[in-house]
Amino acid sequence: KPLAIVFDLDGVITDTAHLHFLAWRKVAGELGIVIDEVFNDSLKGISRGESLLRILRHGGKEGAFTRAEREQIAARKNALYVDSLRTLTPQAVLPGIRELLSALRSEQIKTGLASVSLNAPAILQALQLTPYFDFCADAARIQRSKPDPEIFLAACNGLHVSPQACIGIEDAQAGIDAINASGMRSVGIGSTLTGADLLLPTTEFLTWPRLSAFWQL
Ligand code: B16
Ligand code: MG
Repeated sequence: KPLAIVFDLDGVITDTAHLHFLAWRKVAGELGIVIDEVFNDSLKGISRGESLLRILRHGGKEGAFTRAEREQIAARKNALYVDSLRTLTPQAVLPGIRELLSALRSEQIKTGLASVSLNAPAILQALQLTPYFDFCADAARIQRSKPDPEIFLAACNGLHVSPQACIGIEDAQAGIDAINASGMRSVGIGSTLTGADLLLPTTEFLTWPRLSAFWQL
């Protein structure tokens, strides 16, 4: 069996993408930029600063702000987002995830988190999932965003396992590309991803028996 399973957060453990969207839509609107949920999809797995750059580019306002102004805009978005996280309870854990984490404990398979969100520790706390994770990669210490494998390699490193002995789970294309580049085996959640070693439609299909069968292929 695999030595460890490394999870993405947003879209795999809980659906915070909608809360990110509401905060970005408000901030973008204040700058005269309109974004919709389809555009929001392209921000999944992308860091806060890079997301803002993409929004500005989308609105044709790429060069309109200084670095300091952009930092203020990103901080405003984060304040709105953090405020909306107050609505997050253990009920927001996606279907099947708590059961899977618990099964991995029984199987003595290590668990890691590879989220680029600086709010990830607070989110795990709100979902009451912190005790299920052996190691969470620190997003603040990551230099290169997904699709670079850096954050997945940092998670394997922290778990003291080689990537070849691990499975990574992602819902974003940039994330699948990052897992594949790390040498781990990739599991994708969703129907639009390409290149995943195993593709499952929703987290409900993410069970230990399914992952175990996949590992033995
Ligand atoms: P924060 P993941 C990502 O989480 C989100 O998908 C992405 O939309 C967000 O911009 C990023 O975290 C940074 O989040 O602003 O909270 O630091 O998919 O890597 O778990
Ligand atoms: Mg994600």
